[in-house]
Amino acid sequence: MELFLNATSPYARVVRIVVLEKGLSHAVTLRCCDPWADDAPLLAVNPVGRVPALVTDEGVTLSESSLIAQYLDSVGNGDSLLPPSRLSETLHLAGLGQGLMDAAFTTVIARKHQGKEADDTVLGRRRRRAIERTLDQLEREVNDTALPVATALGEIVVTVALDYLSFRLPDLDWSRSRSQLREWRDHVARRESFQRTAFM
Ligand SMILES: N[C@@H](CCC(=O)N[C@@H](CS)C(=O)NCC(=O)O)C(=O)O
Repeated sequence: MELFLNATSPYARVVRIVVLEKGLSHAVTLRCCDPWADDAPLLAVNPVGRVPALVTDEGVTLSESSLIAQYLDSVGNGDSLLPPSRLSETLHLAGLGQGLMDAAFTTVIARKHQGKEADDTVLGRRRRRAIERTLDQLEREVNDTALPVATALGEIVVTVALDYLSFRLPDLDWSRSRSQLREWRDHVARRESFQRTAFM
């Protein structure tokens, strides 16, 4: 399989963590590219022009990080990242993480193209409120439960979204008043798959 990615994409990092967690490193060749530069090999497999994109051994291209994760979960080894016994909780957390990631990523792209004034537009303020509300809900949710024993897709997506906030939007200082979420994040991120894919 071939995985088209770039090093700073949070969506691609989710998939890289899944590759490691499912013991698939040997089966996946990483193809680094710049999705913003109309990279020809990427466009040849994914006309949408976004990463991550996974080309399977049968030559089928999969896009969208959550769908790629679902596929790799089914072909890889070890415990399922979508455990049937807690599927709704896992998808709930993955959805919150994906929404947080989308709001953060769109903020970064808007700043890049329109300057920091983008934060003060109607859409910019809306994104910021979505980020703050989602972080507050996550803080409440992790406060009400024990630290996770296993790492499923929900934990992966939320932790990558939090790391992306620290990496690209440090001015938001998400952990300042959210100590439970910080502890939860540190607990999940101790795994080797997170260490090996850290943003830098
Ligand atoms: N919903 C998609 C989002 C993927 C995405 O937005 N990727 C960015 C990089 S972080 C990209 O390739 N952007 C290029 C573009 O939008 O043209 C997923 O979950 O995979």
